[in-house]
Amino acid sequence: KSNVRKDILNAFRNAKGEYISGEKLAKEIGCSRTAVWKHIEELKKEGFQVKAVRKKGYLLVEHSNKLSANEIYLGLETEEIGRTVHFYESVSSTQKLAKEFALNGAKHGTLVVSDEQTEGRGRLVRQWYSPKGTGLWMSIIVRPEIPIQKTPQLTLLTAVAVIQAIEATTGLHPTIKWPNDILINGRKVCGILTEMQAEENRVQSVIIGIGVNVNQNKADFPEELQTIATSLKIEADKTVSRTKLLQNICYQLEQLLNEYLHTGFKPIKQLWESYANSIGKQITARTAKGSYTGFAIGINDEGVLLLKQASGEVMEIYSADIDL
Ligand code: BT5
Repeated sequence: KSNVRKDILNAFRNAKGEYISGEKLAKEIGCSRTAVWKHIEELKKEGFQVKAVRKKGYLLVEHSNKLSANEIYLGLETEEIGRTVHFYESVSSTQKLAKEFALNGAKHGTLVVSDEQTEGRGRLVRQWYSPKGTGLWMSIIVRPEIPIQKTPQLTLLTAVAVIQAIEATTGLHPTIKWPNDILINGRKVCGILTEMQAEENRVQSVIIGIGVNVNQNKADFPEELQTIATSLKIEADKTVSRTKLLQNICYQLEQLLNEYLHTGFKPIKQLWESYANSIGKQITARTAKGSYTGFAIGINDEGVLLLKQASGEVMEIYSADIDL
């Protein structure tokens, strides 16, 4: 049943803002005109604005860029990731909620998403600014069968998935700043936070937190972020659909996760390195122990940055801020 609605939505998308006749819709989808009408009534109940005009047919009015569980679900092309959605208007942190869901047995792929976070978190004790209505604040519960020490690979995998989703949705080409920042024109558009729940040496779940600045204007950012943060709207110079972006992130994540579980980390690592802005360059890594300058040759399988110093010695950088 929901597949018919999905087909109708796709037909609207292909029509690119033009009217489609009921007859054409019925033919494309393979059902009666009455059935088309009924499904459109259902779509309206779900918040889609469909105009019906005699002799012209139906028109899907561009909706208000509002997030909702149904909109997410209806255009989703995945089998697992995002198939169960918990949507909220406002929460403290989707990460916190997702952890609770995971502990209570939520299944692989469960998505927690909120229009606003009042206590969004970054790594350590940093805050993640998550205003209402303009960003994508989401956490995905995954349950891959991998040993604990491999979970950092999922952070790198997620960064690749988000970049590919941003490319597919907006045509923009972001880069990765090691370890987990996604940048456009040198400014942070997305942050990723992965946290693991384990028992003995088994991964119970990994909570992948993703925060993307989507439709903020420059002036919407607090002062301390204005020079370091950006949004997709600022960079693409147009409003971007959060729903579409979210669906693309779920899709890319599922594809990459399947590839990873079948063939291992190597192809993901190659992709990651191709997007990374520091690999193959002279960089300075500021760590807790001091600053080290050298040539960033790549990452290892644990996601550790490999820095070749002038002496020829290769250093492993586990945690640092990078200056290019
Ligand atoms: C991160 O931390 O980049 C991970 C952010 C993860 C956020 C998601 S949203 C959904 C889920 N629920 C949560 O509660 N969290 C996850 P880190 O690398 O530590 O970067 C944090 C730093 O980024 C801050 O100290 C600020 O300097 C900067 N920052 C904060 N909010 C930002 C924003 N909206 N855009 C760009 N930069 C921001």
